[in-house]
Amino acid sequence: MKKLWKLFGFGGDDDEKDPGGETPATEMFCYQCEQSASGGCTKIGVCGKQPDVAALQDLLVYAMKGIAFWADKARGQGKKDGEVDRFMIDGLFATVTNVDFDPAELAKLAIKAGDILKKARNLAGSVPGQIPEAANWAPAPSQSELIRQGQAHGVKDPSLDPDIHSVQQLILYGIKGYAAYAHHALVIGQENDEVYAFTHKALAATFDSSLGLMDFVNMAMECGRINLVTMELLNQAHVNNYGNPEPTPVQLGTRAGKAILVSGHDLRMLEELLKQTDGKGINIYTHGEMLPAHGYPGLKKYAHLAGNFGGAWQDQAKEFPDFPGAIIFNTNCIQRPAATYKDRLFTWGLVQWPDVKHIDGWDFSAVVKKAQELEGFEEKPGKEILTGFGHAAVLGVADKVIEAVKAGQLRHFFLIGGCDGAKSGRNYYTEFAEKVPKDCVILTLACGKYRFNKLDFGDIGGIPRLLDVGQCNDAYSAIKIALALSEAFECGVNDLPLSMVLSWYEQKAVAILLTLLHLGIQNIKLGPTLPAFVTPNVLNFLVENYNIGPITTAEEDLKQILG
Ligand code: SF4
Ligand code: SF3
Repeated sequence: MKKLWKLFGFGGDDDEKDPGGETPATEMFCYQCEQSASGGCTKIGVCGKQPDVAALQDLLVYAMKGIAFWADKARGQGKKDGEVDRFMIDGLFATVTNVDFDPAELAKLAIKAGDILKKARNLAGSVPGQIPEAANWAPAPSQSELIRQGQAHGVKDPSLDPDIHSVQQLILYGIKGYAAYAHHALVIGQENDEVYAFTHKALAATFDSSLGLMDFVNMAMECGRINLVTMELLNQAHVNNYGNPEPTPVQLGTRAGKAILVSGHDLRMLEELLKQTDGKGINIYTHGEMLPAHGYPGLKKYAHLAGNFGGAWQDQAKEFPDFPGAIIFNTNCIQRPAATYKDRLFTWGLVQWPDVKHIDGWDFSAVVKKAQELEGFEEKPGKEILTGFGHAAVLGVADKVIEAVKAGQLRHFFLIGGCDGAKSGRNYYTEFAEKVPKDCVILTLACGKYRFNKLDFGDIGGIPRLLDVGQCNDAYSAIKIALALSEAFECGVNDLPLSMVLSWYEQKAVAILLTLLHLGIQNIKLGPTLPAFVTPNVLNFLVENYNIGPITTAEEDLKQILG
């Protein structure tokens, strides 16, 4: 078998990348994100995850598989339980990169997982066949013993074929990714039973030794479909509650007054904070993935939603010391807080950091009080950028777009989207956007946009050349736009003058990638590096079937795409 991995220049020795192979004992092992240190973080996470946190997250995943075994069996008998279903979503979301760094909180979740497992087991009753060890797991009574339990059930599984293990990890990370979106939808009161049923089935399948590689590959594609279902659910929840996003200028400067910065993806939490600060002389600023919130009529109606502050998540430690107000995180991506702002930092929802004040529920008075004690900003207007180009807005001008394409004024669309991150190779995305010829339009989404969203791209006959489609979950909108264009041009999505140049970092990007593969989208360029959990054979499969490839240089890739 040709070692395509090596051809792409990722990693030298394949054995080092072999998750099923023999590796020396380490304090932790995690390779779920793009930042993973040379094939896996072993002493401490590059993200700041400590071995105790890694072990507790591994234990949660192990417990979720045990719960899934019973929940799946119960479903086979027509029985289900809302608490079991929802707990699994939250438990998995807590293990996504840069979400929960607090061992005490993770230990609480593990104890709760024990109760949920019992509940799921009672629901299923006695079942024929062998019961996997995970399905009979019970949590140890102390945090240190829970950590030891987690260490015994780590990511690696030498008993499995490395390619099967690789695809199982791909599915697990895809599930973790959509668990985040399912959680946000649930916060707005929306859920979909299909999402729960697949989660149970896919995690329970890891106990089924009769399944082969292609069974898991097919399940990975199904995971992509379920992520699409979840993103649609979340989109619907957003649109029902806040209206369809509209093209909206967002102020990058500051307004005189007290300030609160909101980082993350949860629009409902932002709405509640806007309500609780209305008329209090406090301005609310968005950070990172909250930027697209400015485009929603139901959120931008609050006059004190003042603007956007800072860049993508990895710049927080550099930028937050300059924010003279309270700061609150409602999803990933939190980093180790510096002492310069830790005392005015809050977390909400599933995000947790040891010794950082956590807001339980919906009372944000502690955040408001902190903001009132702090200096706040002076009036300093700045540049404006545009957001709010969801599918309704873009398809609203579809006639104009189609006309421009047919008239030869608009040559090609580039979707340059995905996560941002700290690696220097990510400059590629800035360079790529800058080098996109003037007769092409860039669609962007997720926090990777901060690599270029403050640059001036101009317009083509009134159509802005940079269209911010939204958060990472708004990949749903981008897909709707692509499908509508393919209908208009009477061709398949792969035949459109559209190319996807994607950046990944955490597991939501894995879920979105699986969605694109499920839809049969080919020729995706992915970077800055390829996932460490994908074995050479699995990569080979993706290359042969989807022509997915790594980014090279902006110039080379543009030349290749535009011919
Ligand atoms: Fe390393 Fe990423 Fe895992 Fe953090 S989440 S420990 S950076 S692989
Ligand atoms: Fe970004 Fe964390 Fe992935 Fe929602 S905020 S895209 S990295």
